Amino acid sequence: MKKGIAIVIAVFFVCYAVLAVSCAKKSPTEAADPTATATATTAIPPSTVPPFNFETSIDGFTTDGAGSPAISLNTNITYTYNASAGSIRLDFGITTAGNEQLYLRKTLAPAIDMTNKRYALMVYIPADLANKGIGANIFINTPSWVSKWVNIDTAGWVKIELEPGLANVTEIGIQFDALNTNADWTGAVFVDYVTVSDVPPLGTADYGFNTTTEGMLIGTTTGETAVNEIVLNADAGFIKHGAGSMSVSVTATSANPKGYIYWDFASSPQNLTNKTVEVHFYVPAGMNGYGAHLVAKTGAALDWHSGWVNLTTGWVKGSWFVNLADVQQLGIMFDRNGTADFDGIIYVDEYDIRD
Ligand SMILES: [Ca+2]
Ligand SMILES: [Ca+2]
Repeated sequence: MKKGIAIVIAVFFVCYAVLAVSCAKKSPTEAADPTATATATTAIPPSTVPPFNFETSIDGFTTDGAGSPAISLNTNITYTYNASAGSIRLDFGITTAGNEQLYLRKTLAPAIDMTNKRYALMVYIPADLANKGIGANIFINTPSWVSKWVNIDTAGWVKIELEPGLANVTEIGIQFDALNTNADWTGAVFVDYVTVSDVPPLGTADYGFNTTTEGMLIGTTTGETAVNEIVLNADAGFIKHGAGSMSVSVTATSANPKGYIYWDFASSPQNLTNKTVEVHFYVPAGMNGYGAHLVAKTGAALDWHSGWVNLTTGWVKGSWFVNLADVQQLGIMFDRNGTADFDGIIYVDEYDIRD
């Protein structure tokens, strides 16, 4: 036993000597050994460029505004997009008596050129917030503010996107706007998968309206018959891309304020899970203030789902995250929206079904 102990001690001293020599040989300019202390006391710097997936941090996003918003990292995958590791949790409250406009924002340094880019994010809307009549503005700053309004009326994960068409974007964000809420609410929404991607070139849409009206039909439901006629247009002044667009003749009055055009997919229902539709309108001055519902009707009962597009004079590009299966009709409903009567033509071009 004594011999064994002596060997162990001898081995220990040999090892110690080898270690000491190897340490002593380290040149003074060599980096210090990484230590747990050094990494633990250095905060992980936030990402500065998209995508932001919030797997380990909130990536420098901040919140402010009314509604007492609070921001934190969520790791409960029930509320992360695509079962990823994390998402942003945004807690806030809204009241009918209040003035709630709260922001989630991120400073971009360096700035990003979004001239031909699409800024998108995923938001998880709890069911008891989807019926409060509120909305959101997805926005950027250059510092000029550019935004797009979306109704918050669908529960679950919703994709919200903006194509600002500007260079030198120094801030991205989303503003939740509860000015017109119909009830008080307190809870959390979740934000994930903030991306900036290229806008695909024109001419790649599923329906180009270049040689035909692409098989669209005119709705005949009472009160929704403001569309009189659809024909192919060849006047380049009203074509977004290619050889043609669709001329839609509308006569809208307070008694007949809506007009519906659609594709009938009853014989082969479409699965548009995780899909977005987008379309270009040339809006005549007389329809300024009107809206277009981008419509999907699902199931045998033709349940109504839609996304709202504000129609303003000139070319308008509208999009809507459909995210529905068993789509039996896909269409557009023009809506007088409580404004003036109109009798004239609006043009439709480049309708696309995309990711
Ligand atoms: Ca994530
Ligand atoms: Ca076209």
